[in-house]
Amino acid sequence: MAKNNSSKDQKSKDLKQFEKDAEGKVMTTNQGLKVNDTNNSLKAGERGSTLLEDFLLREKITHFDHERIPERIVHARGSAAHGYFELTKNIKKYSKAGIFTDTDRKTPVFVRFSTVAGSKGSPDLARDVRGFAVKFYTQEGTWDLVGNNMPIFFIQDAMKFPDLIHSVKPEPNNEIPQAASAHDTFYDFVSHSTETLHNHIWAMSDRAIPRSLRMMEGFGIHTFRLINDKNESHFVKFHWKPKLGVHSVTWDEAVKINGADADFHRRDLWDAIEAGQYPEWELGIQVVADKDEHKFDFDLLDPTKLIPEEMVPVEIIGRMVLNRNPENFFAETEQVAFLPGHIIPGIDFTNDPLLQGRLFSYRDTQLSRLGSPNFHQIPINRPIGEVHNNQRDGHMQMDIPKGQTAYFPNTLGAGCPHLAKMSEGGFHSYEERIDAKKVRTRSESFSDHFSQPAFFYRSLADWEKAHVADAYTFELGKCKQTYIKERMLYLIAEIDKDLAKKVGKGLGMEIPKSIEKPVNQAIGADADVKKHQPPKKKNYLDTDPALSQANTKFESIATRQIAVLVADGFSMSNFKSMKKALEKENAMVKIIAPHGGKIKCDEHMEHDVDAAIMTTESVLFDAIYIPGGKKSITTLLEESKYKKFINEAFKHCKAIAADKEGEDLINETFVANYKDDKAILINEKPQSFIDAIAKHRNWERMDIAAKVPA
Ligand code: HDE
Repeated sequence: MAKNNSSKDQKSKDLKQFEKDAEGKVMTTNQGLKVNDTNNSLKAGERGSTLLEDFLLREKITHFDHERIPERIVHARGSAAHGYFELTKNIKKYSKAGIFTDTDRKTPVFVRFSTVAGSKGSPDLARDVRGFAVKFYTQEGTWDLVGNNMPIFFIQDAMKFPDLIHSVKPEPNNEIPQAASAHDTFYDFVSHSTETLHNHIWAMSDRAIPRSLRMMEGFGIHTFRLINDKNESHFVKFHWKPKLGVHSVTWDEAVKINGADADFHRRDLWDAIEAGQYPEWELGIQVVADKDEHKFDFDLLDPTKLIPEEMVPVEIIGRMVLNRNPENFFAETEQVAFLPGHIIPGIDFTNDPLLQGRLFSYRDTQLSRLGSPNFHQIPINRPIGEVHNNQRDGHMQMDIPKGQTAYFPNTLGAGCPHLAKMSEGGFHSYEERIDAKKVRTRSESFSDHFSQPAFFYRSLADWEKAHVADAYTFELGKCKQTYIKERMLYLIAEIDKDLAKKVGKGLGMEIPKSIEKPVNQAIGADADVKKHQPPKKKNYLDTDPALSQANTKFESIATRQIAVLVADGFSMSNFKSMKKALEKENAMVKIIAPHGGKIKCDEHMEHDVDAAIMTTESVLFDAIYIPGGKKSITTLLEESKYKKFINEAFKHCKAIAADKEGEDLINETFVANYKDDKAILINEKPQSFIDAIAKHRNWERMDIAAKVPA
């Protein structure tokens, strides 16, 4: 359980423990020299100049001057945790990998979640794809599954990646906007590259603004191969399914959370682990036999396509639990190096042209970020097994290789390190037959860019569709160039006419009848819509329930943040039974009072305040509870921020519970006329409140909520 008490009041540590902790921890230089002054530089006289001789000053400042390494070019903003993976179902028939055959193993993992576009210090709730990178420290070597929280990617060929990223990053002349796709260069690119439209519509959906990193799915995206001990190959897609279900905030909340707590996701992950509420996912696989490679309406090698779960069900084979926060952000979260090329026997690549490009890019980027080909020796990147090879030297070599030989074959070193036969676990690439011309082109089988975005949109619930329309309207509303907006509107209409109508209305624009082809030809873009829109859209299936968050899990309220609005004199008996019921379900109950420090209930007991109302916002909570107590309610009525707090929670479709006397406060808010709403619970049993919180939001309230003046 909670090990790191850094947030606890340090004063409460007793002095003896303090002295014990300090034993043997005298400050030294990097050479082990004991330091007796780290506050003053060496000077020629008390008021004199600093001496060049001051090696203590130089060591300290030089190290400081070099504290930063280049941030990741993409996925710079990230948060990570340690944990383990265990197999629940042996899949020997598909893969010979130890972690897929041995149900007794607990494989350590390190998982880093990230946003894509923003810099290292950008806010967590940007509308963006989330990285979901898992490092499995297996006995047979390290396997990195470097995926995202959406099952497809924007582009089909690695060659386009620098263009995609340059377009979404802040514009190069003025470095605006930070961590936002809502600007001209991005839509210039998207509207001229129709292959982006599928990932783009996911990015316009609620998936791009998760409630928590613990409430996101993860996907390997590419089709990989599983190889069994008979050397047979099956195609596979990897899925992570969160135990808490897939949930999101609304865009209005996201914008406000970014101001109220830019570290919202990072803090949420950290706090949940410290509280012993360990985030958990199931690992699932979609397997396609080699002989079925061509039975789909799309190409398995095309990373802009998903395999509908209705067609190929996801088989759950294991679970991952994150149970330990990093000790040091830089050493672990910043220095961890994920490489899609880190695989183990039993898993192999396919010819997905995006994956193939990634196999080059990640090693290359680590060389410039971490500065040395020895980056695998950094503790977080070390495999758990021993490493023996003839690679030597280089910047920051951490090991002291022994012996006379550093080549193969040798006899002077007894032939070591010797090679591993396949039967001993030696890696052997899958022998895929290749007989082809060398070409620089895109396969015709990748050319349908519209059927799957339409399929995704069709599969969403009405409230999710409304959010998508709002997101397009917001993003395009931020673009300055009318012709770019027109192009986008035209393309959205090719996905779904109704959606385009809604967006057009928000933008105050008509859907164009055509888009100027000459522009495309002049710049050599690949956006000939007719070429990428099949004459009849492919309706593989009407809808797939797995694509909608309306069909996720709604069982648990574990780790949900409940704001209790109170002042001195609140009713202890009501509060006590509600708190007990909520905490039994592992929800986090937080007291929000008019001031910090402590407040008194009507039984004259003192209670710690978690946040003074002025220091917090309703968007940081999942639900609100207002206990009774006349004196408490009278005080709350005097402070307008409480009304704003409640109105906002209502606007964001959250559950609100109040005791009989608490109703007086409700009556002074927008909620007064909507007390029959199913997630507004006045004087009801704690269980009804728990059930309403578990539903995440009451989306049926959405239309009324839009009118709340908050
Ligand atoms: Fe990445 N990507 N990427 N990417 N990516 C990086 O590697 C790149 C792609 C993903 O938490 C970089 O270490 C290319 C798809 C994640 O450390 C870089 C292409 C997917 C992370 C890079 C892609 C991803 C990265 C930057 C197109 C989902 C963060 C820093 C061929 C399956 C990992 C770094 C972490 C990071 C290149 C496309 C996910 C520059 C060239 C598709 C989660 O190497």
